[in-house]
Amino acid sequence: LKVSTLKTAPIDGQKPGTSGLRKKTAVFTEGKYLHNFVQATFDALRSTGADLECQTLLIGGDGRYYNDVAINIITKIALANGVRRVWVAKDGLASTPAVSALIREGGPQWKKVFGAFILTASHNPGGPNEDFGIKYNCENGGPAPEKLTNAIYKNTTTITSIKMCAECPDVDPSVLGETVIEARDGSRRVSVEVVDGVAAHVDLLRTVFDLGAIKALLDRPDFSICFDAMHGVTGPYAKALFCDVLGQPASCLINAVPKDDFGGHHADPNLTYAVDLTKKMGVDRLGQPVGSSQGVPSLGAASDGDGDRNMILGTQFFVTPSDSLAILAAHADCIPFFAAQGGIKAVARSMPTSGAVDRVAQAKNLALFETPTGWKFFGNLMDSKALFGGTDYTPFLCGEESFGTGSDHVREKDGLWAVLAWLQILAAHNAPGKPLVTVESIVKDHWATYGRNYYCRYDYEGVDKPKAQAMFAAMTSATSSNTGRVVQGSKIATADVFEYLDPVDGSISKNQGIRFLMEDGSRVIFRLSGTAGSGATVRMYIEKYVPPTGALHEVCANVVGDLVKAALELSSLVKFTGMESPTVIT
Ligand code: VG1
Ligand code: CO
Repeated sequence: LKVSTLKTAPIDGQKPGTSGLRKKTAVFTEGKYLHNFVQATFDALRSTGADLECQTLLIGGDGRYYNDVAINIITKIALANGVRRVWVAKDGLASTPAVSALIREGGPQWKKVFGAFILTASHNPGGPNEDFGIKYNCENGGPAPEKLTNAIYKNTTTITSIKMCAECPDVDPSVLGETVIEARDGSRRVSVEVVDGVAAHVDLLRTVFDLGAIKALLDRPDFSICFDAMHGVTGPYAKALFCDVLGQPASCLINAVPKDDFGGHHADPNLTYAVDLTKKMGVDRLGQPVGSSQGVPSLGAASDGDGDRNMILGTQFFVTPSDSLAILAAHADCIPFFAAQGGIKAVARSMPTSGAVDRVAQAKNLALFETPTGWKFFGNLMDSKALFGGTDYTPFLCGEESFGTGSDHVREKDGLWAVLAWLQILAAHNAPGKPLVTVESIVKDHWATYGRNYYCRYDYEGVDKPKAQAMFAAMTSATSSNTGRVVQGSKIATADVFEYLDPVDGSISKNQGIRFLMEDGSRVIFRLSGTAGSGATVRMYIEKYVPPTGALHEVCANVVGDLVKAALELSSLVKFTGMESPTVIT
């Protein structure tokens, strides 16, 4: 176990964003870019007191180009930094929620996992000319909090050397099992073990759901599903779950073979990119029905490159992620994991996510949290016992408008969990021998009870960064003068910059988006994306609430038309960015 010390120098721009560090692949493969970031992470971990010497580090990724090479580099840096044991996911493939599950499952004492590197840029395209990414998760299974990512970043600005067991043999991730490496003088013994990420996640999901009831639903002659893995990491998970455990035919899966470039597509489960699925489910880019409903599956779902996002569709019917969260909250008692704990007690959503779930929280007397964008903020809430004055953790549900939903069974959003949650709710609504209660009817019943939050998001990708920053600066300085203004028929009750005080650790996150809260409850929100590999992405979120007595079945674009105009006026987006229209609408 010869440890070499490699000389290096700081590299600019290694600050992790909403979910890790994401850049063009060519940036990561250049010189010591990856090495620097990994060493900076170990240096930061050492200062937090992580027990590298006695515990396990996990490494896995979404299978994108450079995954395998990066795993070997990280392994060698980890061993040189004193890590006792490295777990590598089989074939290098571990979905983000599976990593979270594996960390939490860990084991006693020396088998405990102190953290993980996840090699992913999520839904960003992969390949030599596309994006690569790396993210560190902590021992609770969740993304590193800002305190740690800031410390990592700081280290990247002063780093001078990297420790690496450069001569260690590469591990073959296709073979399960442990390789023990002993120092020549017998002073140290480390091991690298290839572990099965699929089994760990599927086993956990078995404990969360009643898979027997779900199987009975799937086996109904009038029910069928289609799951689109978009050539991301979820294919093997979906096969194990839907085919091996739930006995469904392989034909219910599409794009289920992981590819290092996701087949050349955006592995992003939305109406723009999940085209194979939307075609099968008979909906267009706006979620409106096209063609006939003949032969269309009852439930369609897709997940992203790293398996933490989900899109849910019924027969010729699109469920918005914000509605999905609200509906899961309303029916959470159908899910055994929650029911066994006396039902959910709390829900959380990111600020731009629609307020649909707020109405459920109010009706059911659940604690409600509004956090900045990014899953790391939910973890703190879930891990707190004190927050709820209890002695145990609180059953929790959270979600984001960006096709992310999950619960406290792990500390990441979980695409397959969301699909099973919907199936469990459908199973609970469908007594054998009765006509099928559909996804669409569950959503429409929900609107009839709580009203509907019409919602859409416009993304402007590839904007020149200084131009985007100038637009935000102008909006920020105009917040007080905008309050009280009437724009396109909407009166602005509050215009502000969202700031979050974490109720658990008291930390403050500033500058989390610009909000225009209208007097009638509508909202217009602007954020700069924290996941863009290059350039800037501007996100514009539009929401209009219609009560149960109002028009609940309109085309969303028609209902929010005036608010979109107001948003463009308030931001002068076209003038600042030169973009006449958005790149993606979700
Ligand atoms: C986006 C989404 C955010 C999500 C994040 C990571 O961040 O808006 O809701 O948590 O991606 O998702 P941003 O900063 O670009 O808006 V994923 O699937 O990358 O793990
Ligand atoms: Co993702």
